[in-house]
Amino acid sequence: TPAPATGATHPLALAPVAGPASSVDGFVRQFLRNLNYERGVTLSASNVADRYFAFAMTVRDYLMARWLEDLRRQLASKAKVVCYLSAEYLLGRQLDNNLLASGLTDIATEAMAACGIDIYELREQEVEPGLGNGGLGRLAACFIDSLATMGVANVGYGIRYEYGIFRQTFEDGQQVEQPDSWLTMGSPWEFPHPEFAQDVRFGGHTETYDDDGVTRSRWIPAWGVKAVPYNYMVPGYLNGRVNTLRLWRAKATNAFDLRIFNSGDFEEAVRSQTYAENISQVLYPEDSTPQGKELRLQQQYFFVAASIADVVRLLPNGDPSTLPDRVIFQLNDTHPVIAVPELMRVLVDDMHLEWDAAWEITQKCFAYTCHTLLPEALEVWSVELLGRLLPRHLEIIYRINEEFLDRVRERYGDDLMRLRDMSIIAEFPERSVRMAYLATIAGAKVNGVAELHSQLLRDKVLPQFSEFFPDKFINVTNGITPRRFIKLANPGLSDLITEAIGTGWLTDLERLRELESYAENPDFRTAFAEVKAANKRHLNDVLRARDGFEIADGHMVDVMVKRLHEYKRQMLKLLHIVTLYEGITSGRVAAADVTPRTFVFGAKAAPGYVMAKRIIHLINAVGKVVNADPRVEGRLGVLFPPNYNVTLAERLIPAADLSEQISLAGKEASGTGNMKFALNGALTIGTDDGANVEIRELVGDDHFFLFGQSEPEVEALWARGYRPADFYQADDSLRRAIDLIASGAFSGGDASVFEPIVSNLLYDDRFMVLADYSSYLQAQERVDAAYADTESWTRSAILNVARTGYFSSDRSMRDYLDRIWRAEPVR
Ligand code: GFP
Ligand code: PLP
Repeated sequence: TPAPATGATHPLALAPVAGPASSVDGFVRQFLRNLNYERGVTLSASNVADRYFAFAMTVRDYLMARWLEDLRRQLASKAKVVCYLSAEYLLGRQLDNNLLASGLTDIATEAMAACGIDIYELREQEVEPGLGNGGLGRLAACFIDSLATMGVANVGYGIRYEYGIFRQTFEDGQQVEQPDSWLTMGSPWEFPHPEFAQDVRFGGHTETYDDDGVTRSRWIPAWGVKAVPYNYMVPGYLNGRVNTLRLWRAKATNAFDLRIFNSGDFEEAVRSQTYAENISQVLYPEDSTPQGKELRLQQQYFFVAASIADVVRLLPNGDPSTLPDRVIFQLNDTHPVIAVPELMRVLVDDMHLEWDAAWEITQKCFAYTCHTLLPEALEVWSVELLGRLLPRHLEIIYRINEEFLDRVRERYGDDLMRLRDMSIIAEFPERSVRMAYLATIAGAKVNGVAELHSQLLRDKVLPQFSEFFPDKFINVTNGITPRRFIKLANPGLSDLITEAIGTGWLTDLERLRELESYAENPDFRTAFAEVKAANKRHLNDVLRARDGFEIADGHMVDVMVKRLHEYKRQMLKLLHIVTLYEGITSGRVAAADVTPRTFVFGAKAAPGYVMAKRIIHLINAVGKVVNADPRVEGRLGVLFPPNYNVTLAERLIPAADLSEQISLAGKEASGTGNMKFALNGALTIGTDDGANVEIRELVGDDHFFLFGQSEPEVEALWARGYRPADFYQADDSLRRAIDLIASGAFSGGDASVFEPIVSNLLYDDRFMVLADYSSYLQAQERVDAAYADTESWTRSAILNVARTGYFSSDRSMRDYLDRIWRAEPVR
């Protein structure tokens, strides 16, 4: 929170000016003013981009008074500020959310109508800020929404990537990545504050020096960049509160070396500038090359160093001992963990605290959330790289490690294996720093993101640490914001709920329980089914305009949308489709006996993840063949709209009948898509994995299609020796599906195209697609049977909505506040 720059004052400036837009006339006036004075055009000469900007600015103006007031209030209050450190925020479009939060939707719609402007067209102008890859980044966006809605003082810190997640297109069915230039036209939602830029430094060496008889260390960095904060409003839902999302942009310190430029070496003159500014250019650059990795570490240090400096500069009297009472830094996965040695460096080297005092403060200021179970996703940095980029931080990490291992030795004696096992420094395959270990040792709490995940984290991923720190490990099950994912995404359902149980449920989602009895009411069921049908029509409008295809009438809408990863098992879904297709086209199954379904996929593959890209290719190839084959016409459809993002999620999820959550048990930490589907009245077919477990417990077995091995069964099969080819041999239907793919039927007869997928399934199959195939197909048969009874299906769908209010991110935030942050809303 910026301190005032001067002592200037005026009676009228004591309270921020009241919002100008809270009537239709007021809105129109402010809109026209913004059009004239901010865009420099008249209404009649304006284009749709001008109108979008002026419109967004009018909403922004309304929120501004509240924002300024909240900044003042948070600065004045002694409340603990939750500093969420996250390399990703997958925000989605801002306009509708900000309209909703400010309660201006009706006024704004009327105001635009009075100006002859179609508000829908304005909405479509906004390019969503895709500053995240998937669930992790979307979770951060849900959390900051909830914190604002609950009135908790919070700053979300992250990176203002010039280019967010790539825009996905398909060429011949294969993924092509296009740059996501979300800032081409500028963003009306951001406020740069170069006056609060922070210096962030890299490289160089360390040295010790004598400071009045005390030997101290210091870092002599070799180069640096400026981190410029860009502030974004995070409005609470109808509560007049506005928090801040502060994203850092890298700027070169010496913007331009005129001397070199004048000597004619233009390239060299801009090289250092480009190098520095690259840091905030791209979300998660390709990290399969050493250069990519280095940039990634630069990004991580860049944003946490700037964020810590931003917090430290506001300490009352510069007194660091108050830090644990004033802030908590929540580490969203391992990406921001370098913040731990950075805070130690600031406290010890810059503020001259004793090491022990600094360590005590640091341990109270951090908490760590783990989001994965895949060992390869736990970040490590080679000692060589970390030492070269951040030499002082490496020294600090070594000392933290030494002192920690002393404690381990005290407890267990000289148990070499255990010491190796718990050391922050791994020795093999190269000397490297295990960031999850560092976070676990430093953090006051370590949490997983669903019950099963937290248990596996304790028992399988970090068992040595959960034994050592038994009270540190806790669970906080993820959640999603009902404002965006029910109210905005599904207005029909929202109205229906409000008609039934009144208002208030959007901020108290457990109240959806009151809908249970409505599941027995035939009129309500009819109305509920009508909402679903209307959502399908709306989705069709979107898909037709966007991609030129649509879902056939009367089809079950079966949706699998999420990042493409082998553990999430899009391949299993595909084998189901190929089995149905093979069954009908071979004449073994009568088309009339197959439930008409359209399978909808949405998924991006990481640019360097070759197998994931092959699977995308195969989905498109199967879709092309299936959709063109008259033998399955009216029965099967496969749609894969490219560029799955938050905007598309908001259209797809409310239209879904069936939600596919089919990861191998023990691999999906939580999932949040699964919660969104259930809350929008889709039934889940899923494994006992992540938050599926809790969804099933809440909705009941009769309203959830469980299949597949449990996590202990998966482990037991590995222990026995998993041979996927055995499953292929033993199951005719599986064999026929795989053989059809292997035959080249989906690749114009060229069997080599998908051969790597087939071989991978038969001889490796790390995620046990073949082992779970038969159980999955049986569960799909149960789905078909259930879907045939429309009334009963709708009843189950209503019960899914009624029983999943637990998955509000407000509840997640309450859990973090009570169990980790020990903070309260600012009254
Ligand atoms: C990761 C995990 C998910 C989890 C989210 C949020 O995100 O299981 O729900 O983080 O905690 F894998 P994805 O990128 O996989 O969605
Ligand atoms: N990607 C987008 C665009 C999302 O909106 C979400 C969550 O809703 C996800 C990814 C995460 O999906 P899942 O939890 O199914 O992996």
